[in-house]
Amino acid sequence: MNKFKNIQWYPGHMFKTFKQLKNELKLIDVVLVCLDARAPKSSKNPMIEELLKDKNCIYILNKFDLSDKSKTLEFIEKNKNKNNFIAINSKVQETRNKVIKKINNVMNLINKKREKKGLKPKISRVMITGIPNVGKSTLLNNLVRKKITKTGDVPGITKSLQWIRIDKRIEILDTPGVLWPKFDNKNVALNLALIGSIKDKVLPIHEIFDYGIKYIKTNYYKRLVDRYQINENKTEEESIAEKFGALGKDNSIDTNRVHLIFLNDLRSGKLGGITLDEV
Ligand SMILES: Nc1nc2c(ncn2[C@@H]2O[C@H](COP(=O)(O)OP(=O)(O)OP(=O)(O)O)[C@@H](O)[C@H]2O)c(=O)[nH]1
Ligand SMILES: [Mg+2]
Repeated sequence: MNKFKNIQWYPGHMFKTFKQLKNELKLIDVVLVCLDARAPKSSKNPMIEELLKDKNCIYILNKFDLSDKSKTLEFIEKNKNKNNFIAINSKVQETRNKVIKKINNVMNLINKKREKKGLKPKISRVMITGIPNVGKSTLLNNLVRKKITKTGDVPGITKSLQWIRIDKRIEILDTPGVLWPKFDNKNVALNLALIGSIKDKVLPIHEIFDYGIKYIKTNYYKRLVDRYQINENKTEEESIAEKFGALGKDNSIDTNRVHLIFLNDLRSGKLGGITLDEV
């Protein structure tokens, strides 16, 4: 019934990374779990969560600027550990201090315990983790104030683990994105495809398009009217093709181009801030 059950995009390098994360964790004081604010539930990796259950975690709702901000804030507010969450845009300067402050709050508690045992404060060892394309390396570059590590709007940019010192007291480990081996819920897989965390070729693009258009139509209808002038007399594909001239030789609709235009608009925020999960 659910054909997404068998969708697997768990290449060997993700398996390898997962094992490396597990090894490195012993040294880590604080984990920055990078989520995509547009899909705060779908972008949480259940395998990583299991691994982190005894760790101090700060949940980063990254790409806040691309999300439906009121939904993101509602999501945080409803969470019982709301102080462990922070909504940010990793591309702006002021984010750096906000994140460092959160890290220092956690470290102060750790160092207080150490002080009671007569131990000196320690350098904070922080790991950034999360699924592909959520902005881990962008956040790291922001914290280091340099373009240390490569970023890009496709999943799988970072290939290996990398330690970097961001100030006198904090060292950070950037890691490649990891997914989990099997998606039991088709909406989760489609949400991850919509935010670009699963490579486009893993799922049929027309299914990603159909799901995305339906979701935006249901939840943000006016945005489709504003951008593509959709109306009841045409399909959405026709409206998009007309607006962007996405037509083949015989004037037929170039559906592949239409799908890519829509996905690109959605991912880049041209349809406004969106949230794909129920919060
Ligand atoms: N608008 C916006 N874009 C962001 C933000 N953070 C990252 N990006 C963009 O998202 C894309 C992915 O960023 P990366 O930092 O490469 O993501 P990553 O999590 O390191 O990805 P992998 O290494 O592939 O796992 C890039 O095009 C970034 O410019 C953000 O807060 N807001
Ligand atoms: Mg990266």
